[in-house]
Amino acid sequence: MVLIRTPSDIQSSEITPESVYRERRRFMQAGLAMAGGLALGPQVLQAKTGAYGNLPRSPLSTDEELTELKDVTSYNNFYEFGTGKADPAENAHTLKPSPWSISVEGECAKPGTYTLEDILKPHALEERIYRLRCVEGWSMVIPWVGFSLGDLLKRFEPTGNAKYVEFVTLEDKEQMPGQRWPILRWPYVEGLRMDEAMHPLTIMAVGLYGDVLPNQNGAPIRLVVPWKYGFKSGKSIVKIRFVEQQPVSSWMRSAPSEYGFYSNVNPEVDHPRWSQRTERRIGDFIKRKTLMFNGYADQVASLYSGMDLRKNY
Ligand SMILES: Nc1nc2c(c(=O)[nH]1)N[C@H]1C(S)=C(S)[C@@H](COP(=O)(O)O)O[C@H]1N2
Ligand SMILES: [Mo]
Repeated sequence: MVLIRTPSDIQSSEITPESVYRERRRFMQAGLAMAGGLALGPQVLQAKTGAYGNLPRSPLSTDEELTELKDVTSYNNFYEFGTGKADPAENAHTLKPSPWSISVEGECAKPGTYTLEDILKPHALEERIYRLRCVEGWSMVIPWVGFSLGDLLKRFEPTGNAKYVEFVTLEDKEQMPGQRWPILRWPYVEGLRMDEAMHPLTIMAVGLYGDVLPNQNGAPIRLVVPWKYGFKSGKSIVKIRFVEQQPVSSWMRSAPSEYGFYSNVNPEVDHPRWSQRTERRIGDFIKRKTLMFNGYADQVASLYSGMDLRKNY
């Protein structure tokens, strides 16, 4: 169910740090638009928003209006916690995001098991506001906290045989009760071509809205690939594997005619059961046109030059 509300529905009791955060953004944008920026209310600018309250914003961010935090954290796909949109928010409390480690395997000079702290140490976190477009036809705008995946992968020194990289989610029926049912092949696996993984738009996210990632959004660390359908952005990653052959993702395994390896957002290629021409931005009444590569064509189209994107869907 999509909850749609207009601003007048919002009670003053819901004026949370999130709305302060959203207001602050609008304020700063307005301030930038006025040459020199007049007196900006300091109480607004210094609003504390959580563990990652005041990170620099990446210029790769969109300036579109943010989706409400409530929707970002209560309307989720995370089948390890159930297939309903509300299930992850209700059930993901059983996930233990700390301590956490990631094992790095395959075609690289520095395989091993790295703690989350090891992983994060050398990277400067920043805010990246990206559109996320689900293959089901809805989208959101989310202020992620993250860092470049390419910078992380370089540290493991991939060999010349590393043509693809596979990302594997935690497998643990105790923490992820949805794994008791064979809805997908567990653990959840996704993959990218090496150049897609190294692209500056691709990030590992550890937070959103200035705070740590809620469990239902893939705590403590998840992939975000903004020009692809949302399912390519695997959550709660425990393994990164450099491989020579194209990985078979959980979605390709479950429905190969519906979900290909590339899964670039492409309004020209219908899903076998529905059109991909439009999408509903959560919070909007009216559908909007879906853009090629989710609006990131200028940055990523060259990765696919010469490829038939109807065949390589
Ligand atoms: N491990 C895992 N990762 C996953 C999924 C999942 O079911 N399991 N769902 C995917 C889908 S279909 C989408 S649209 C996005 C949703 O991310 P969000 O809930 O943070 O918006 O997560 C993706 N990552
Ligand atoms: Mo999705």
